Formats: sequence, C-alpha cells, structure tokens
Amino acid sequence: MSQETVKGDAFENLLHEERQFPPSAEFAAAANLGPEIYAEADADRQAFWAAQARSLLTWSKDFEQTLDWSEPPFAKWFVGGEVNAAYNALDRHVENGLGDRVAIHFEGEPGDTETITYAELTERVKRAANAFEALGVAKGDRVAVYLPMIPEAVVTMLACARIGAVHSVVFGGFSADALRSRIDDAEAKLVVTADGTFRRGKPSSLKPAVDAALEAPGHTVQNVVVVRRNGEDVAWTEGRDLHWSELLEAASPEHTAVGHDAEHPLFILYTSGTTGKPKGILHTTGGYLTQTAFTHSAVFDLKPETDVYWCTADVGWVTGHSYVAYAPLVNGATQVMYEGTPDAPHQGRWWEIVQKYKVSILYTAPTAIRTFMKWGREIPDGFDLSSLRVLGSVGEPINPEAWMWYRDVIGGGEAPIVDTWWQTETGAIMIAPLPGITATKPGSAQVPLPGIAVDVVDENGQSVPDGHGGFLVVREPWPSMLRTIWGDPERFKDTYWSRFEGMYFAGDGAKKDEDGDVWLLGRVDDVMNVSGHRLSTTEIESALVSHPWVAEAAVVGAADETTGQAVVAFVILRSDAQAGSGDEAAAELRNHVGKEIGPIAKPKHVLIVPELPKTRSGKIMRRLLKDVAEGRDPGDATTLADPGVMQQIAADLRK
Ligand code: 6R9
Repeated sequence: MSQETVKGDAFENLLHEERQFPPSAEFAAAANLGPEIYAEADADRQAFWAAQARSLLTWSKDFEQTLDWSEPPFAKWFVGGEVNAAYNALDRHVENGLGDRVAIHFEGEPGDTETITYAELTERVKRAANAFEALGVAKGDRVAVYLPMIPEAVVTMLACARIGAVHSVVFGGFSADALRSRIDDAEAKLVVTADGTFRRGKPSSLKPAVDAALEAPGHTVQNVVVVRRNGEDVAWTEGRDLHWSELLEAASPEHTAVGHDAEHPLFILYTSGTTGKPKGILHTTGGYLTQTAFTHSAVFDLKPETDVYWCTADVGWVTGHSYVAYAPLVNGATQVMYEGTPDAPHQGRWWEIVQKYKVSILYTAPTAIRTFMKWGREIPDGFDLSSLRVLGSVGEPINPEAWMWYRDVIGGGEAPIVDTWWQTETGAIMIAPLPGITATKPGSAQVPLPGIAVDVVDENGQSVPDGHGGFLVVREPWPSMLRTIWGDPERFKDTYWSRFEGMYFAGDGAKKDEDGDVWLLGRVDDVMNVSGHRLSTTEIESALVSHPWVAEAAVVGAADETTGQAVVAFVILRSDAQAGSGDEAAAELRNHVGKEIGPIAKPKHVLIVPELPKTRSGKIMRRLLKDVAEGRDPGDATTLADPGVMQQIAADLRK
C-alpha cells in the first residue's frame, strides 16, 4: 500500500467547500426521518438495529439476540431469527392488498416494455423456485447468474433466495474465463443465462461465453437455463441446456416460502482484490435485508405509494443487488429497470425514461453524470425532469463540479443530492446525507448513517481530528457487513481486520473537514475505480503478461475526466514479439485483456516502454508511472534501482 496516496497532494488539493444546501422546509417537513434519529441510534446501536429489523421485515421466527460478536471478526446478527427474503420482497405485499402495484417498469433497449405488478412478479418467482428445485437445486447450493438487465435477473435472484440457494451473479461484461473461475470457486450447480442482450441497437451475446466457460471438463455445473432475449441463434447442449420459458410454464405457480436462518448465506459476489484472485464476498440474510431496506427508505426518503425509483446499476454489481433486486422490493417500491446504454438510440434516452415514467428518485454513478456533462445540457433540457425529487450518487467520489451540474441540470436546482459511500463488502450504504435533515455539500458523502460507526484514523489507528486525513475504518459491526470471503476466512481476516486492531479497514483514504464531514479520497491500495467498477492492477497485469509478446507489464489508474480513473498499461515487449508496430501491439494487447477479463478492463492506453521503474527490492514504482500517465513530471525517483529509466520513458512518450 502506498502511504503517498493518503498523505500527498490529494488532501492539499481538496476544495474548501463553502457551499451548503439545506433541505427546503417543505421537504424536511414531509421527510421519513427527523434529526432525532441520530441520537436514538447512538443511545443504543443494537436496540436501534433490532427495532429496524422488526419494523422493516416480516420474520417467520423472531430473533433472540441482536448481535453475537463473540468470535470477531465473524459476526452473527439477529441470532435465532428466521426470515425469507423473497417472501419479504413479494408475497407479503400481495397479502397486504398491494398485488396490483407495479413492481417493475421494464424498458428494453430496443424500446419493448413490460409492466410487472407485485402479484405477477410473485408468481414468476414461485414458478422459478419450483423449476430450480425440480432441477435438483437445494438449499445451500450455488447458482451462477450471467444475465443482462432484464426482469429475469431479479426473478432468478429472488427464486434462489426463496429456496435458500446462494446466487453468484457474474457481470455480463466479464469474459468466459472470468465466469469459469467464479463458477469453480463457488462450485455452482446451475447457470442461468440468456442468449444475449442488446447494445447500442445490436444484439450482443452471452450464451457463447457460458459454452466456452464450460468447455473444459472438471466443473460442477449440471444445467444451464437460457432466457430468450435477443433471439440470436445459440449452440445447444442437449441434456444440459434448458429453455427458461418452457421450464417456467411447466412449473407450478404455487410455492410456499419457508423462513431461513438469519445467517443463512444469501449470495456471493466477487470483487477485485489487491492480488489477482477475485474475492467471493459472502452476504447472509437477516442483517443484509435489514440494512439495505433501512438505508433505501432513509437515504432516498422513499414513499412507496407515490415514488417511482430508478437505480441505473447493473445487477452484476453490488448496487444492483442491494438497490435493485432487494431493498426496493422489500420496501414495496415501484422501480424502473432499463436494459441498455444511455446513448441508445440517442443521448437523451435516460431523460426520456425519467419523463415517461415520472421517475422521482434517480440513483446513478458520477461517471454517468460526467458523460452527460460532456454531451451537453441541451440534451436533458429537452425533457421534463420535474418529477425528480431525490438524486443519488454512488461508486466513486463525485467531484463538486459534477455534483453542481447534477443538482442544477438534472435536479432543477432543488432536488437534494445524496452521495452514498459503501462497498460490496459493506452490503449497504454506510455514509450519506439524509435528504430531509442534512445540509448537503458538493463532493462530500458527509455523515455516517444512524447506527453506523465510521471513523478516519491515522497510521496508528488513532482517530484524526477534524481537518485531517487518513484511512477510512468502521469501528463497530454493522448488520449488512460481509461475513467472510467464500472459502477463505484467513484472507477475510487479513484483508479487512489486520491493518487496525478491532476495526474494519475499507481500503479508502478519507478526510474529515472542519465540520467533521467525511470526504472520500479514493483507494489506498492497488485497486482502480473505472466508471465505478473496481479493477485490480494485478489482475490486468497478469492478463497482459499471459500474452506471448509481453515480457513485463505495470498498470496504473490515471485520473480521467469521464470514467474517474482509466486503465493505463506500461508494457515491455519480448524481443521476439511479432508486432509490426507499437500501435499494432497496443491494439492486440487491449483486445487480449478484453478477452481475458472483460471489455471494462481494457486499458485506455497501452504504452510500449523499454524498462519499468523499479525499486532496489524489485517493486515496480507505480506512483512514478501514474505521474507520467497523468502528464506530470515524475517527482522523486531516487529510490529507483536505475534512476535513468524515467527519463527514458518520458522521452519515449514525447516522440
Ligand atoms: C457500492 C460500490 C467500493 C469502492 C469504495 C470506494 C468507491 C463507492 C463511493 C466511493 C467515494 C462514494 N466508492 N462509493 N468513493 N464516494 N460515494 O461502489 O461498491 O463496487 O465494491 O466499490 O468504490 O473506493 O471502496 P464497490
């Protein structure tokens, strides 16, 4: 880990933000929560969460103990309780007379739409649960999900949860190899996929990657269920592959949900770590549902009867788990789900959707906002966005400029912005303003949520005073915390609990400003954040080095106006590389990374260099490469084994 990242320029360069935007009196008066919520939670954190668990969820069996922290860092929340996630997301709303409420307004990229009520969604999930059980999927079995943003993704996740199977959603942009390694790590029995989806008006396939992933023997998959989406021809393995529609039609629409233990595994979601091997983050049922439902209601001030909520995240990422598949449905909300890209068929597509469905809560990522800024305000200005009343941001720090643009152009200068900090590991939002209470500040995620003990500490784990920076930690267990890394409890302890005694280490640098508000400063490890997606430098370096032309590679995340960070690779070619030119090599290597990991990991730039800057102990000095990649004069290079290397690289790049 580089200390420079936390101690260096980032702190000094931080804007001294003077602007503050308190909620309007009208918004505050109608808000779900008032300021007393903080004191209430502080008075007794566990009692606070126990009350949330009981009021937000319907338990089949009440819990006896709120938190068992007798074997830290392995937490058990709501001990002895039993709860079914799918029952809470679906059946109970229908039983309460809300069956006709729209659960999902689906908008396909080509323009096809589907309106799915709670009653209809419940029936589909029951059928899918029966179908999966008929295929031999039992409680505790793992199911890999490799689907586009279509309702079947949510149906699959909830059907798994219903029967106690553990889903592992793999982002559709990941390659066959990435899919296979995740299938193997979780020993998945079933894969649910689609023929494909649409991307910018063209069919884009998924099933061929599943076929490729399962080509080599030695896997645990017994069946592949295939949703027909884009109608492309796909290869078919008789006996293994099954049609979603046929299975669901044949399945009974009756299925009784039973409660699962509060600590029963709900899902595994893989995320990049500092080493090449992705970590299978494990979440369990009761605590996860409690904190996702609470935060969804509190942070977005959700009014389920009247709001139309739209979270633009793909279900392949944690945001699409917590704030598409689970919390909105548990809270009985009406949500929009959109399959495609923001520029298909035109750059106003999102705003057209907001206007059409009268979206009132929009939750998206800074990278999208920066893209819209680049496209120009005339595009959103052409639509009626007056329905929007709360705007959310997640995935990376939102720079004050983008924050102001979001507020003015999208929010009509009135809608509060909630910048929400959290991680795959935290399961749910941890730091965010509450829109009816907090005076918001452009660029800062601001305040830990009620019941959450976030702090910023120095290298020795001491809390820093206001106005200072350090490392972001969580001091007390929280309901939706990860329980372990699938199959690797030692790595779980090492990664998150060994840096500071008794505290969760998030891997992010942070600062407390003079008001005590928290500012996030990016990762302090070798994890990049590209368009809100976490990518590991090591993983991409490994992919590059796996190409026969490559001798050595170093990857850095360089600041990028649109994507937050962009992947920049420095590569030393082997002397016998068959590349005709540097450009040819760069193109070949970009595609190679795309194939090995997935298109989102493709380096924006591949720079062919004669040497890499290394310390005497042989560690690549990524900091210097980052300087070069960001167009700065590389600073102090005296610790290099060969100080001339940087001049040579810089000179080469100027050619
Ligand atoms: C939810 C999600 C987690 C990492 C996290 C941090 C960055 C997320 C942020 C933010 C600044 C925010 N991050 N939200 N940084 N402000 N509001 O994104 O999960 O994919 O696991 O990424 O993203 O660096 O550590 P995940």
